[in-house]
Amino acid sequence: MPPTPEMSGHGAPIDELRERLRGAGSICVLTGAGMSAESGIATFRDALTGLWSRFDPAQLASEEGFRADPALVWGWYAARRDGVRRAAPNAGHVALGAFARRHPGRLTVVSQNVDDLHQRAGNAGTIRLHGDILEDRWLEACKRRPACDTLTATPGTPPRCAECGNFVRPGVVWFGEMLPAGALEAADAAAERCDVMLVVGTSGAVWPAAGLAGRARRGGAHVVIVNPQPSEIDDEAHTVLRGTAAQLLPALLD
Ligand code: BV8
Repeated sequence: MPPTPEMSGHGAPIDELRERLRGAGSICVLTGAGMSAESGIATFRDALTGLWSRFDPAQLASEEGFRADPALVWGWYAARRDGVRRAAPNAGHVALGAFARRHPGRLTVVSQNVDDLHQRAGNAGTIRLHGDILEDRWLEACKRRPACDTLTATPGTPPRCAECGNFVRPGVVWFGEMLPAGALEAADAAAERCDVMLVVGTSGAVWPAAGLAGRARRGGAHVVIVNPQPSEIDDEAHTVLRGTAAQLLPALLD
């Protein structure tokens, strides 16, 4: 029996939403760090537990923070990468992947997350707004032509180009950086064309991703928020479900 989460504010019961999703030609799912919480990956704001608790994530996740202390930031990402590699998709990821397999082309995942759990669960076409934590790239375009591929690596510090000293950095979008070319445009298009938007596990604090719920609503979509806590974009939702991704997504999607 699917959980009957406490409704908050306004909204339709689960059965009505499941019927609406059954009839939806296009579904857009905007996910944030809460989507991966039940896979054991701390949410972005909780990511700084223990050793990292005295740092500001927005500072660590920035070029300025990296240049100020490359070893510290590289160590934070190394710890998070280990967590992603140890994690497995949860029932919420599995429900989204299964739906995409049963109904090809009807569901688009737009994720703020930098883990690969949606892809491992079967949503290969997930639009990654904030990049991929498992990917490396150069901090600057390597000045040598052809680009030098000889790296020097000191344990605990980011690898560097042996010729020009350029740093390797994680392939994520830092605060103050533009989103990947095409990702935001694809996300906007998915939000504008969808009949239902599920907003799962995001505080709605980070822009421009947070603007996608309002864009979907203005495009005529029925917007549903799945989050055990209030978020900064609850007002954009027609329905707010106070529950978790792993509880509710299997109950909503069939
Ligand atoms: C940019 C990669 C152009 C790195 C991340 C207006 C427009 C444009 C930009 C801005 C703007 N206002 C401010 C800005 C600047 C900035 C911004 O948004 N700042 C915030 C802090 C105010 N935005 C940018 O810099 C973006 N770039 O716009 O470029 C530009 C440039 C300069 C100036 C102007 C414009 C780039 C932002 C990308 C940053 N990179 N990630 C890394 O991961 O290390 S963002 C990072 O935070 C993660 O990706 C994370 O996903 C994201 C957002 O947080 P959430 O996903 O929502 O996670 P959070 O922890 O906050 O919340 C978790 C939620 O889950 C909670 O609500 C909780 O209740 C819920 N939950 C918990 N458990 C569960 C659950 N839900 C369901 N089930 C559960 N089990």
